[in-house]
Amino acid sequence: MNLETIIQSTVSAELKNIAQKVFKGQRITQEEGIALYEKGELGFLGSLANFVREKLHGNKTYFNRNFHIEPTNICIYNCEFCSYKRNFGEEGAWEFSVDEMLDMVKEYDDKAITEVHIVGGVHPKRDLHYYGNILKQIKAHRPNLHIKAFTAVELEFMIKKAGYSIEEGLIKLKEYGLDSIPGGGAEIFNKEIREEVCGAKSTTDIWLEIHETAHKVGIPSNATILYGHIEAYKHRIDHMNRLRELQDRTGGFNTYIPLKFRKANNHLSYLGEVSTEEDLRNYAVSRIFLDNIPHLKGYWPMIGKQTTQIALSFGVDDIDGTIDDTTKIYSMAGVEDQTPNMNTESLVQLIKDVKRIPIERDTLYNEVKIY
Ligand code: V47
Ligand code: SF4
Repeated sequence: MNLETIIQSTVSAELKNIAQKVFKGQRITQEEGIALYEKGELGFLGSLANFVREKLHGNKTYFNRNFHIEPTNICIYNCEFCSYKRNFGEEGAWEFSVDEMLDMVKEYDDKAITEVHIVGGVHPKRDLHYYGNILKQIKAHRPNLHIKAFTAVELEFMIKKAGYSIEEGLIKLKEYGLDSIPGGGAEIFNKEIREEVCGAKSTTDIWLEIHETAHKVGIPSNATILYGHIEAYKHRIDHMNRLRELQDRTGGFNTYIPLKFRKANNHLSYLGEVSTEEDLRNYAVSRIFLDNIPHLKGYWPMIGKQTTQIALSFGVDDIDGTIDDTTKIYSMAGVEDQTPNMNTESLVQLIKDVKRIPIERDTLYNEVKIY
């Protein structure tokens, strides 16, 4: 769609002005971001977000070959939205040993995967050296496997438990083999809303400090938002604004990943879930607002394969990876696909079916193969 058609598709002078700015490559303000959420008709938002997406990536759509290790679901916190956490001895709790986790890695010895994503609960007895030992052993076994591990919430605890400052701890983990940090634990940065949904865990300032320090010491990372619970649009914009400001300083974020609140088996079940229309609106505004984070990920195990396909026209250019049924976070929170697993052929087909170009990437978006 060309500029004129998109601008004509809205009657609002305010939205026309925002569209002009986006077409000129100018940054939009927080007020304009809120106006897009509140007043933008879905087709208008999609066209604008798709313009940005295609300007950055054309028709390219990225995925990788990865699997997850979730070391434990024992956690000192009790986030209201979490369906996954257990206490010691409770039914459904798990704690894998270092040997068990290494065996999980070895199961992929003859497979062309490029990334292991390690994330779990905040276990009270495990510190930086415990996890560092796992990283070291994985690297010794498979040096080229990229290790993307630990949310800022896990990092804060394991680093403090080992008696290090954040910077010292991150440097130490890098020496052990940490390559990058996933985006989890960000949830929602607004203080009041964060207090209500996950009051006990790492504060917004700590989350941001850990990611900023990681970037400073050469560890890239991702960022998430948990949306669709009790937050308002202004809180989503505030969240993205803080990320945009940090990214201006460091350039260390690769990908932004909106995570839709899923309602099963947690304390916020009564809220229900937002619609698919809302998911698409959120992807589109995220793509338009976050002008300095290169990629926008539609995490297929969470939104499902069909919404993922549609999201590719609402700003999304990355759909995560094969996953191989190795994560429990979303199945325990009630997503339709209880065994998330797609082989490379199915991921490629999913992308080709909506006329985009599948690109297998590594974690840092180097192209591995064009299909
Ligand atoms: O921080 C927990 C979320 C996150 C629920 O960096 C929930 O590439 C929805 O961060 N409904 C962890 N979400 C997962 C994560 C992630 C996922 C995929 C890719 C990457 C990446 C990172 O899962 C937590 C929390 O925000 N979460 N419970 C729930 N009921
Ligand atoms: Fe623990 Fe993470 Fe669940 Fe919060 S979301 S209770 S930090 S496992």
